[in-house]
Amino acid sequence: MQRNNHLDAIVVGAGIAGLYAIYRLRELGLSFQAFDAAPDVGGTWYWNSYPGARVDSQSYVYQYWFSDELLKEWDWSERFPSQPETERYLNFVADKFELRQHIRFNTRVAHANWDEAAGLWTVETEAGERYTAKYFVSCAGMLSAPKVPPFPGHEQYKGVIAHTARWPRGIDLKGKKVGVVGTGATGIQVIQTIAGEVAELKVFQRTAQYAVRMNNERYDAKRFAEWRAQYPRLREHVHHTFAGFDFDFHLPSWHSLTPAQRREELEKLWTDGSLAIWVGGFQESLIDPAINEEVSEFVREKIRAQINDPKVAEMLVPRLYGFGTYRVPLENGYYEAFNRDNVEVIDVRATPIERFTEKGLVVNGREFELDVVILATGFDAGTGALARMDVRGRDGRSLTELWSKDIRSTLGLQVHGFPNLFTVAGPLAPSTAFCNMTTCLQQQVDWVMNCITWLRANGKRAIEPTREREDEWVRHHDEVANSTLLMRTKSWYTGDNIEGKPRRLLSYIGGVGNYRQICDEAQASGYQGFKVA
Ligand code: NA7
Repeated sequence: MQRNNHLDAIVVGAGIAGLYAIYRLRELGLSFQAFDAAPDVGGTWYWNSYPGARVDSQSYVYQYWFSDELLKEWDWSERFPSQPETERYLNFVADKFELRQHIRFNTRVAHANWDEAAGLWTVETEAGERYTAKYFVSCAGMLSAPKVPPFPGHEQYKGVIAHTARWPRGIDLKGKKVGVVGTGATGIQVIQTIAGEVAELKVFQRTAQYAVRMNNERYDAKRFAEWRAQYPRLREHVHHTFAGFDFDFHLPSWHSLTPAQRREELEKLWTDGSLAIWVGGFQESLIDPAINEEVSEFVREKIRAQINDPKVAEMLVPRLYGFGTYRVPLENGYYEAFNRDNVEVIDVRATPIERFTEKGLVVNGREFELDVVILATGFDAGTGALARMDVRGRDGRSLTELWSKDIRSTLGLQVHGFPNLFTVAGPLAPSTAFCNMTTCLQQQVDWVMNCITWLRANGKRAIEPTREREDEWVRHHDEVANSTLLMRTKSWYTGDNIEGKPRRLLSYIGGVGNYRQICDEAQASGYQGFKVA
């Protein structure tokens, strides 16, 4: 087949956002090409196939809404689906809508340059193939650039090193001595899943987490039909809640309740076993330190109750930050795993991991012999995927350089100086961390497609935010961020997990509903604050 290298649009990524962007671009009748570094569709759900990987959003809101037929045909089997089921779903979507033909797999985009005179992006793959396109739509993901800690000596280690975000499919951990570095949402899922099958499990923990017991439920066709009956409501409702879920902050003010009433509400949220206790409970808990401490203590109590050995409990109970100021993981047997004889937690905060040896890892002079070291060490979030590409805008300015000094964007969708670059799941939007991802990704892709449609209808070639509009968005974003307790905690939310990364809350925390309204207003105003040429 003859390849067309002169296109209307280029899409990077074939995950949730990328697949939807492809669907929409085809619907608009544009010429385009999508690329993905992976051999297949799925994005996050392709790469993160580690044991126990699972969605922390309810299945009935973690899906596409664009096709009634799709909604009729796909039944979720659980309230919180596993990675294999989620990956199957994305494959089902790709097949049903014949999206694969538009994607070049195993292809990484290495460079993208804006040519101001031609009004085109020149995009080059790692293999050196060149394309030009009017619009560069990045759907490269907010958690897709893995962070690998620089432990020296890894080249002499004789065992297997596996990062959860590049999981080697088919690896067998049964009966092995396994080490897990990292106890974020990912490490927790791995640890609780493999504890019963490995010979020994060493958990290298730097920061203890407030993991909430997941209340999962299996759905049969009859039970799922009850959810399907709610689709018309859900499809509308998720766009107006704080975090893109079915639930929202709904409780009366903390101070208007008695301690017993507060406790009762917290118990209800705990029993619900979802992220509602975080982004659907007491909003004040993210703002008021005293309230946050009470909620934190409630969760600590729940954690302590699950661990037999008080010394181990003290290591696993979080104290360094407040509940909800870092991504709240859901767990299913995580704390109980530490009641097993084959599981040990090692504190690597006071005494960090020193190095790899031929046999394993060394901490505080002690060598841990390990057949497999699992790195659940997270991501260069929000900016990493794009910053690792060489994206150059007007006058050759580098996005990598810009974001290495100051992480900026306008609505998380565009960046001043980079015309016709659309950054779906880019920094400073709720989709970076504060959203049920499918809600925000679909909303952002729709915004981009509406923008492209508008440009074409109005005979315009290029759009980019003005410097002033961007300053205004960054200021507003920071104001909201600084009014919360999130800025007090060091985590990937603020870029603190990556050395030298400028500090800023990566995700807009003004609420998904508000954000959507701001985005809609920008379009309704004919893109005021944007330079259109
Ligand atoms: P996270 O939440 O960034 O967790 C990474 C974990 O790895 C965390 O416990 C880190 O400890 C730990 N880590 C990172 N570097 C080191 C070193 N050098 N030594 C010891 N421990 C280290 O990533 P996840 O993949 O768990 O979750 C990311 C998101 O994916 C999650 O929030 C969901 O939205 C899905 P630290 O906390 O920095 O002390």
